[in-house]
Amino acid sequence: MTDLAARLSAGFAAAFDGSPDGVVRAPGRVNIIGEHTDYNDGFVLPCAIPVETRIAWRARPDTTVRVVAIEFANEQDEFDVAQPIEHAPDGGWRDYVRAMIATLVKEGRTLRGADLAIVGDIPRGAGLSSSASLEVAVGHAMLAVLGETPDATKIAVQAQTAENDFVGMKCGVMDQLASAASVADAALLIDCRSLDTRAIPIPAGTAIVIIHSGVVRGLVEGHYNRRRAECEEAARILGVPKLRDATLDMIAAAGLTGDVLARARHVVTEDDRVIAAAEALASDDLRTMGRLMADSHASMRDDFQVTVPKVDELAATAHDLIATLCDGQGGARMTGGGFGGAVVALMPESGVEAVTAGIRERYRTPAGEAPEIMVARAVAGAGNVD
Ligand code: GAF
Repeated sequence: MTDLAARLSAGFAAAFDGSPDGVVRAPGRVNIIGEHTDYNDGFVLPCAIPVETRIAWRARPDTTVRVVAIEFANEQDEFDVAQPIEHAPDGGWRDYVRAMIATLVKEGRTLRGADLAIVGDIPRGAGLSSSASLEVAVGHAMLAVLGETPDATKIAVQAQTAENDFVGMKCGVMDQLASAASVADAALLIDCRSLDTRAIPIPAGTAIVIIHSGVVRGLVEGHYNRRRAECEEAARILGVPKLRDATLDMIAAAGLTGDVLARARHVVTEDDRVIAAAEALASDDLRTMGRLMADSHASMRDDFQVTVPKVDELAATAHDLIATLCDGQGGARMTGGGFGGAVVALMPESGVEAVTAGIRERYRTPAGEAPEIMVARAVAGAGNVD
């Protein structure tokens, strides 16, 4: 993080002169299990990871917001929070900043102007929630300018609204809530209907390993929004508000077929797996976790159809290595929305060296390289940086 801090203060000074009034951070997340269940009002089990977006902020005496994105070659943006906030002509990172600020204004907040410098080290296109962390960090920064610390659940829902309504990605609330509300050394069991959260401590000696397939997710909004529409169609046919309320018996009785059947089956079984996984993690049962992770991956591959062959290969490689080198204590699955990105694996810390060496030896990214691997610790959600 010292690297981030140094780049942030240099980038702030270069763009705006002087130093900021404060710095906020919002982490990325890895989802341990519970994929595409959040917008079906179901359950998810993510944790925040030690890569993040940081924003240095300084209040201004007017209503102008000036932003510099250090990661994007110091590109800048400028707009007025007292005027209607439109999309940026060239979109990209600017729209996530504008989306969050526009949402706060739309919800009745009177904001002040600010100079914002943004830096981050979350790999993009890896399914580790770089966009959600940017939205949550922007919300924290703009409220810090007013002297406020946001409520974690509220800022997460506002960030989700920003992404749904302004960016057009019909995501659920998991990523934003994981970034805003996570607890150090724990996974966060989220009930995406009530938004209740429960911290499930990650047992000492358990490692979270994140392996990037090297398949960078492109513009996946179309696929994602289609999956969401198929889930809504399944719920409508079943006569339930959301697939959270469906059961396998209901699905069988309704005679669903084709893609709608497969999507519904994934969501209903995945919800059950999340609850079972939270219990397994709480009781330090890595063997059961491994089985649930393998089943989750198979369901995403066969029923929800959001994996790609390289990600399947990587998940299988990691799973096999854990089976042989860790005596089946742990497992692996694709994490995040899909169509590329990363695999998450749980295993005993004692097995990390051998398993990661095996992965580096056996798996090659589409560019022919060994994959990027992060051994992550679960960190706390967004807040001020001292
Ligand atoms: C993406 C979305 F943003 C989340 O809301 C969630 O649906 C996830 O895909 C799939 O579980 O990260």
